[in-house]
Amino acid sequence: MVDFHDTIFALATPPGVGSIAIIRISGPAAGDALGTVSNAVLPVPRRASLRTLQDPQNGEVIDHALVLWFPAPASFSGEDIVELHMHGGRAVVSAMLSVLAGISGLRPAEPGEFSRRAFLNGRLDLTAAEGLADLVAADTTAQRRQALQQMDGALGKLYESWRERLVLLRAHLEAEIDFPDEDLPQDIEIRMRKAVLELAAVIRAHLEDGHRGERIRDGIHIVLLGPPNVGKSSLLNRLAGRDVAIVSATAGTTRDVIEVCMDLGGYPIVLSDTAGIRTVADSLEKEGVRRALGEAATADLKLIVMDGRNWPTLDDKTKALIDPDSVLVLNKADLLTTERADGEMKFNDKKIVCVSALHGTGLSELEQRLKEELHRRWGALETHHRGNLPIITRVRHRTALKNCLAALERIPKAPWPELAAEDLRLAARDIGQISGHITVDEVLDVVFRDFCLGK
Ligand SMILES: Nc1nc2c(ncn2[C@@H]2O[C@H](COP(=O)(O)OP(=O)(O)OP(=O)(O)O)[C@@H](O)[C@H]2O)c(=O)[nH]1
Ligand SMILES: [Mg+2]
Repeated sequence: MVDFHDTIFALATPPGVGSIAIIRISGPAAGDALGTVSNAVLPVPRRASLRTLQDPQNGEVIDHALVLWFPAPASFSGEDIVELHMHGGRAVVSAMLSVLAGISGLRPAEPGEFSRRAFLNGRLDLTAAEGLADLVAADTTAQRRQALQQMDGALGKLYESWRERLVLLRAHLEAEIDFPDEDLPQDIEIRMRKAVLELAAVIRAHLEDGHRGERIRDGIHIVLLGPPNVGKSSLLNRLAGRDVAIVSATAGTTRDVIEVCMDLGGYPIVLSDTAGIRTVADSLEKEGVRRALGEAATADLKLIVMDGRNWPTLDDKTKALIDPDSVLVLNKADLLTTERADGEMKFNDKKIVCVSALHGTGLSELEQRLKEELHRRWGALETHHRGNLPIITRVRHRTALKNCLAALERIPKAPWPELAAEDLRLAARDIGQISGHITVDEVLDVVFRDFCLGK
């Protein structure tokens, strides 16, 4: 347990008016603070009790509230915690917060400080703390499920198991280096190399996940692209269900990239509208086209919008955008003449979804098509496991895993066992950084446990 001297407090519910507002107090003075404001003995742990809360300076009653007392260490932060469930008026909350600020030893919490204390007290590892933050921020079903899985420790346990394997391998190798005269198994190094190759393969496969977890957390980026005036902005407004982008009959209306966040079948989507792509002299529109091409380069999925009025003519710039990451949409289908519409429409064997952004037709087919594409790439929302493994949700994890993998890949080529041992240490440290495990020297523990050296 880390001994924090100060006691922190904060409003745990959103600011503003609500039926209930919860103020949380954590630290050694939490129990005394409750005694001071309620002028009563501490309630039974973890049981809601009604108390009259008052200003200790003048005895003025602030509220009648339910209070909860969680003595350390069985609390969220691992410290003594008090929760005040008050009536959620602004004046009630602000009066209570100023009373608490006036109690010696108490101070307002910094953002994330409760979770930070929970981490430092070993109540959760870093991945679980991140999962908790993601759960609070989750907007969609996919985000909620992924965050909950991470908060429950799935990712942390997986990484910890890898780290333990590395610590064990290093311990065995160092035993061989440090105690060559002992009666140790002969093939330690060979077995170590084999185990390293196996773990490297597992980590490599884990990294090749199509960035699914990160996309679910940060949003899947879908970009509307195509020539000017085909109805990209009209389609954005339809899909977003509100009037976000300017629509006009003049080609070259959109210049800036316009983004909307939406939930499509439970997937978090960032949908961008872009300038129509064509060769122009106008410097503003040129910049718009440059930005559109930039969006195209980084998109997870491209919605290539084509014009029903001109169909089947398609300009080269639009053709060049079509790749396996694109979904083809023919807008202004209301202007298709019967001889141009031929049942199931295709371009280079790619199916085309026909819509009319103006009349609102074909949109549910387009949404369906997009959902299928999302499902195919980022998997079912019900299962957030690939095989049985949880997935990477942050660049931070990815960077650490790549560093770990680089260290492991050096080991088979290491000329001396000492260098291999050092790389094992680095690899374990990289993984330890993900869950926040501070590498105490566990190596000797393992050595003595496994080999009983020198008795
Ligand atoms: N008939 C018909 N007209 C449409 C349809 N969708 C859009 N339009 C019209 O086409 C024109 C261009 O629409 P926008 O949505 O501004 O087109 P855009 O692709 O965003 O154009 P830029 O921003 O200039 O690249 C407007 O006059 C729209 O009303 C449609 O489905 N059918
Ligand atoms: Mg536009």
